[in-house]
Amino acid sequence: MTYFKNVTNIQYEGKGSTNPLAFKYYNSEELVGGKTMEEHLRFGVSYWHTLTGNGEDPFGAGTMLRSWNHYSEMDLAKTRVEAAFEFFEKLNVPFFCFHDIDVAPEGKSLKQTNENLDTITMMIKDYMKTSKTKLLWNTANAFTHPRFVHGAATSCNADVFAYSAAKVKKGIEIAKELGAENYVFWGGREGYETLLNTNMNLELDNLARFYHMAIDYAKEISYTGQFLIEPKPQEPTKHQYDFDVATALSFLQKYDLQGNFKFNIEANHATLAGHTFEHELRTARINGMLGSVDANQGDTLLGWDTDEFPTDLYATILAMYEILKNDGLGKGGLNFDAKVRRGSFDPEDLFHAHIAGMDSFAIGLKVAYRLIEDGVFDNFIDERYHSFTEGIGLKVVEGLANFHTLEAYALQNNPIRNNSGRQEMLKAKINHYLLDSLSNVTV
Ligand code: XLS
Ligand code: CA
Ligand code: CA
Repeated sequence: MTYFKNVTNIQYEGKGSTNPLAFKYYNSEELVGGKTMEEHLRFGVSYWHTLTGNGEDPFGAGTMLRSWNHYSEMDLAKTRVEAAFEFFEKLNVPFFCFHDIDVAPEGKSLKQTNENLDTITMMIKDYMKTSKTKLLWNTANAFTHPRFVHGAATSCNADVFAYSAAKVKKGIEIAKELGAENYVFWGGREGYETLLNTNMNLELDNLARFYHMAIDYAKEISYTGQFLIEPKPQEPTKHQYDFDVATALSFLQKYDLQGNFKFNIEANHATLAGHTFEHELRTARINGMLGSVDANQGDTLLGWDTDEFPTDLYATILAMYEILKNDGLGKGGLNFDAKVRRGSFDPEDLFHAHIAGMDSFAIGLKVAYRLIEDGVFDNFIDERYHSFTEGIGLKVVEGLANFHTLEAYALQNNPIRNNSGRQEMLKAKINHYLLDSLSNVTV
């Protein structure tokens, strides 16, 4: 059975191509600084948006035309696995990601749900034997079912805490079975609606207890993938505990968890938290905590998590800048946690969307690589902080200054002179490098 009849394998045809179903910039085998684009970018497909999502929104029904729509329950789940691997192969993508309930329906009991998961896990494992596509990460959906109304690991109800633990236990077992490079924790309902009914202290202590148990269990079964926490400030909760990288990092530090986690940073979650994407990447990077990326974008005119495919080249350049500075993502990758718009309902739109995202990140990679190679920002920044490499500044950095020596210095140092930050000049450099790299002229 073929699920995407109108699409053949997507090829790199270069920027001269007018074929919409071809890569113009993403050439998986092209070397950038000694590594192929495929190795740098480690793209992943999100199962929930691409195979499971049907285009429904709070105001309207699903719109997506999919050749598996007429199936239900386990037949639907199995058909989606077949369609998924056809999609991965045609897109030539190295990774995919899923939540437990994206791949297998929940049964009437936890036991039956686990059996459904076992059946589908074995089917996926079978497909993976002959496919190049590997599992970047899996996760447990502990936010959709009504039992999670008050949270999962931070629920006021210990029965829900136990159920959530069982779900994550199963998730880690699946991660091990399928060789997932990472396991993700996203706490959609780990937060609160009002402090009037919330014991914040206990909820946070319990969340830490939950994470410690997950670490213990991974050790027990020798699962060696990287644990990732994915911050988001709100939605669906009014306040989510893993608000942003800085907040989640202080939580991990307080509970002695930092060494066992890195962050999965989503662009749209960064902007919802009032940060830029690159701010979140930088904050994770300078703390040695940049693990993986959910590559999407929001809409500046809409205040929610629109999960659009990434096409903003400034954002992809600055994201790849941080990723290259991090020496890559290690076990992580660029997972397209993005959905086609409700009006883009044809199966081909799934390919158009991924091609757009992959080409946008390929451009981002090339431009960022050259910006770093040429030291465009590094040289400027070195010069800007030059005062800390000599004289009184060096004494501060070396720990040889105190308020007495600094006061003595300040009393005789008059006037103080500052230099321009040259922000506009630096932004113009990005334009120059972007346009230049696309026309292949040497800078
Ligand atoms: C929702 C999140 C979610 C996580 C995985 O906003 O992005 O999809 O990536 O649970
Ligand atoms: Ca995400
Ligand atoms: Ca999201």
